[in-house]
Amino acid sequence: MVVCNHKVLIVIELFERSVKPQMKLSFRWYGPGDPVSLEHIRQIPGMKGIVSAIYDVPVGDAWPLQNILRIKEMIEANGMDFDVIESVPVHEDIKLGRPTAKQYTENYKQSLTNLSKAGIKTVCYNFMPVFDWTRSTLTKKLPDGSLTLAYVHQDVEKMDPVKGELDLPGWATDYTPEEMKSLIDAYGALTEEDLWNNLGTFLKEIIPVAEAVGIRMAIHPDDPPWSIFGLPRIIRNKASLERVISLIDSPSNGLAICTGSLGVSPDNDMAEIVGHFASLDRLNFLHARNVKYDADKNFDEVAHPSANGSLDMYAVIKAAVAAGYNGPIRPDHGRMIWGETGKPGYGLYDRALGATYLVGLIEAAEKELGSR
Ligand SMILES: [Mn+2]
Repeated sequence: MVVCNHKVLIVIELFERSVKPQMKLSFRWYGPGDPVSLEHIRQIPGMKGIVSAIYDVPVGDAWPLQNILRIKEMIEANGMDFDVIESVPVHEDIKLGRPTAKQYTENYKQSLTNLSKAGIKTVCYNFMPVFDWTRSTLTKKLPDGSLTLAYVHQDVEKMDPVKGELDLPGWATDYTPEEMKSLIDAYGALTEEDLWNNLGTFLKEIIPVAEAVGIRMAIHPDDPPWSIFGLPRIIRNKASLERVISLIDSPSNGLAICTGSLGVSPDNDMAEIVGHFASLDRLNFLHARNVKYDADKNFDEVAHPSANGSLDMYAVIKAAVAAGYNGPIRPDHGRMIWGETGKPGYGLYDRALGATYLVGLIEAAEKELGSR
């Protein structure tokens, strides 16, 4: 018997959606100045979305709607969606809990409102003091001749950022040595609990706005997930992710789980962590990348497949599929291969290989679990 009316169709549609959760394959693009073009990104099989940001507005200012729409138009003209931002940076004064935090937080809310008007659904951010991801070299030569980002803990310990001995791309701001010193000094007076309090204050302000405009926030873990240069770092394992989501009970208060960031710590079981938070509906963004680590806090970024590194990437993807995760996923950093030059970690070729590998893992997991 075939019954066809609106209610039945809606039920069928919901049923199909519930048994066919599809992650959305996405790719980070650094805007019109990126040497990797949208024309090339769209040729990667399965590519659906672009993850980007507004790079010509000072950190802390509200993002104007017209700047967001300009990027959106370029992306949509290339047949892809623009619904994920990485990142709207959080001004250091917010992390430090300075009096000016109030105004910067208001600006942040304005950015979220403007982003929602442009159709943005996910906003990634991090709460790392001063330094974003940190490595000791950007061009380590792997045995196959490819170049990669690597971290040697002792080398980083010996560096003095105030003396300009550390300069990595990907950071939101360039500081003068004086500014760097005063920032690091300011954090010197801040405990981990202070930083947690400041994160809580920030989230209490912005999550209700994000919720009202239909945006899911996604905090990125600290990379590497331990303290460097004596600065507090708090987003580094399952317990800290648990604590973030407990600060405010809302799907808008969620996580960007990055296997390459948390995964350099042998204590972090990435498949278990991904499955756990996806099943709680707090996994809002998934960064998939492999790393090869040793027991002394040293690691290389490697090609995406499990065989190349320390992480079981299939177990991670299978855990996400099993939990019904259908949010954005992107290959994270890639190596430099085939003579490509460009933004460290963000060339086209190795990230494209990573993307197609992820497409294969997703297909395999969905078939194994019966959802495709
Ligand atoms: Mn990441």
